[in-house]
Amino acid sequence: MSSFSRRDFVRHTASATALLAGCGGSGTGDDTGAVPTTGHPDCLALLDGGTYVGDVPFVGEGPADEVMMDAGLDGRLVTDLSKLEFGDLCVDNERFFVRTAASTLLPDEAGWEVLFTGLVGAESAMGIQELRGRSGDMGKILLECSGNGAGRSFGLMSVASWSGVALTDLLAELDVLPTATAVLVRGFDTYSDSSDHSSVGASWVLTLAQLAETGAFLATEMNGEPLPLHHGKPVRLVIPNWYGCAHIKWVQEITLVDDSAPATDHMLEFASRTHQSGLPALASDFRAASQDLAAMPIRVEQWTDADGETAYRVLGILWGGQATTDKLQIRFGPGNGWQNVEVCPGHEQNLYWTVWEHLWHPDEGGEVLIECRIKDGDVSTNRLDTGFYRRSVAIDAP
Ligand SMILES: Nc1nc2c(c(=O)[nH]1)N[C@H]1C(S)=C(S)[C@@H](COP(=O)(O)O)O[C@H]1N2
Ligand SMILES: [Mo]
Repeated sequence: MSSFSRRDFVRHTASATALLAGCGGSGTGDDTGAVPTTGHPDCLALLDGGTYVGDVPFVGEGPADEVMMDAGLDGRLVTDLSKLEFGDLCVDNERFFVRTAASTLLPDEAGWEVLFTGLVGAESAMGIQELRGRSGDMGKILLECSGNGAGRSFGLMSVASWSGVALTDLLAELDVLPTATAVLVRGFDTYSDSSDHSSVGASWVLTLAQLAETGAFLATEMNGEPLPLHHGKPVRLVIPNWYGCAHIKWVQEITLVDDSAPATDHMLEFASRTHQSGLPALASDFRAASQDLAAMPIRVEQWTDADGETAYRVLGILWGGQATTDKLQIRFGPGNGWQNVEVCPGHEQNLYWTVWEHLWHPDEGGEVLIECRIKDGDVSTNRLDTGFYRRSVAIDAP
């Protein structure tokens, strides 16, 4: 047994424990900077007996340093996706990306209530304690900011395990008028400073049908802890498989509306990024802000394999969409052919990422564009197909 495979065994054992423990509390993320694993325990160890040389950075991308930059409306924290390992499905709360930090004017959570108003027989409010008491496990769900991109190393994307209450369950207890077709979800949005980059006020309109289809819920816990300040403390909306912009934080009011409700400023701000056609005036003319299936590399490791040859281990993720696939392909440079990626142990769900790996033996050095594609019947991969998730590395000649 080589020293690498022995270390792998230790790491795999640790990962398996983390998986069993779910994504609760802190410390589910592996220590980083350690010698990487050589594969999922259920899969072939691609580089068994090899020597890890180092990671090859992606070129032309902005930082993903996991520290809060700026504050309030401009507050951003970018997750470093290159730290992901097999078995690490959740990102710790401290490392989970932030798009818009909490306002300094945010009220204390003690008297927090969510008001249900609009097209209901009688207005009603639910206090945070009652919401917490009714919260149940909602599983692991990925959030991606629709404004994610290379400028932030694609790190406006993370997975957490959530607890909350389904909105359809809460609405079922209200006297919702038959004219109501949708809900307008509004979060606390008073800031002391303005922003040059983001408009103030986040609210989103979803139809009652979309609530039921997606299982949208009011979340009160993230990775086994009460919702952290910058992630919507004490309550936020989570809509499985929709872009993050619709996941309203610091929720205070849910208004039952009909099809005449106008699109909110926040919806208009994110219209192009959620792939709307133009700027629809009515919320009911917005298409679902759902995410298509997509994939990208997240880490390229240089190794010397057991035969002394240079080899690269490419780690990546597959996420979004409505259907699972076994048709992921990768290409290293436009002049080369597409290769099948064996996603191991398989792509089994669409609610959070699946980590994959691929072994690469380049013929020549230089800057190489890495692209993924999924050609699987009528599975929609619009954003992936525009080249949105392409990344490049510069490698030495073999
Ligand atoms: N109240 C409020 N909710 C909000 C926002 C906001 O600016 N204000 N930003 C949205 C956007 S654009 C994204 S991508 C997600 C990010 O959630 P996170 O910061 O917890 O990762 O929150 C959404 N919810
Ligand atoms: Mo976003």
